[in-house]
Amino acid sequence: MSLHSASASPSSGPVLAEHRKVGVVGAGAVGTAVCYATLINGLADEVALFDIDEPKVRAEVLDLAHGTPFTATRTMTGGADPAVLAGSSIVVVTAGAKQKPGQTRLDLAASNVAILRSLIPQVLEHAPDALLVLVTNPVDVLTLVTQRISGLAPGRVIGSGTLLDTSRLRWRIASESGVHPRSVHAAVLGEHGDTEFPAWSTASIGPVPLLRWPSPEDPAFTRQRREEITGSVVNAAYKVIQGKGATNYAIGVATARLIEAIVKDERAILPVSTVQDGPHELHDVALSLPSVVGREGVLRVLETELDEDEMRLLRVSADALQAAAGSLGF
Ligand code: 6V0
Repeated sequence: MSLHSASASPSSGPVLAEHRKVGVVGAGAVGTAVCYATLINGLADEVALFDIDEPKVRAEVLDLAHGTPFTATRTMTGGADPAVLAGSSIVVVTAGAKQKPGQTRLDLAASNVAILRSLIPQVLEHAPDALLVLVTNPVDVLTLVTQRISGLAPGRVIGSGTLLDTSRLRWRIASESGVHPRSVHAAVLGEHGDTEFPAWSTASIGPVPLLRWPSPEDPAFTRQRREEITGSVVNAAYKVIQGKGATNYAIGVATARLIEAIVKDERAILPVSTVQDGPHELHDVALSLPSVVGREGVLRVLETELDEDEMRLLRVSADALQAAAGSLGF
């Protein structure tokens, strides 16, 4: 059978016959940006958006669907019934309260845990095989909570974690060194929040260790510079929220990148949050470490070499997150 006739036949091989559907929960600033990036990048055959606010979700679905003549993805669906998520292989959760100016991400925990308690069983009722991607904040605490509520294997519940913070860091280093952000290899680890930290000791620009850029004799990223960059990355969301009330475009494309790694079974190494069990002696806490991501979710978490200071900061992050989860009964 030729490839052409195989692709046209409903009984053709499993890869060609597969209908890839990505579900998104929450039609707010973030959920709609995730849909938009997923449609533009053609990462699914269908994107389905669910929100309890019916007029809003109906309007957002229409607006997104009107753009599909120009996107690689053909079908945009959605509504106020969680059944719209049926058959999704990935469900991205962006529903819930967001930070107001001055609020930390951890301040949102109790109300968003309450939402997840009713939402996650509904999602799994309609999409029992889905891999869950958490974006709602505080994302690490909610990744742990979702894994516990769902009982899914830890690798199937992935928080976007420090993927966004890492892109902010790479952008900042790239603009200071005059290279494309793609050539900056660096990661923010730990909590997506106030205790996060860049792993400077393993960062590089192309093949050059960042601490020796542009030359060992005249390094640009001095301790003082690194501290300033760290501060700007940690406080980036506060700054954006102050001006426009939300952050959405960067998290939209960052989440689409995570979706891409999953649907293409890329085995890409991304800093994402999962419930840890082993690396750096961490247990029962969800936070971000470099992780191998493919179709089954997080396949492996890498225990990278961190210096003494970074190890201390990782512990601080883990302790803060464990205290936050503990105060919520998890
Ligand atoms: P938003 O614009 O207020 O949208 C939230 C949406 O959730 C609204 O449309 C609500 O109607 C909907 N919603 C509430 N409860 C439910 C429910 N039970 N079922 C379905 N839908 C529901 O918020 P925005 O989109 O700006 O932010 C969403 C979340 O993402 C917040 O918790 C943010 O803090 C978080 N972000 C996380 C980031 C990350 O890097 N992890 C980055 C940016 C924002």
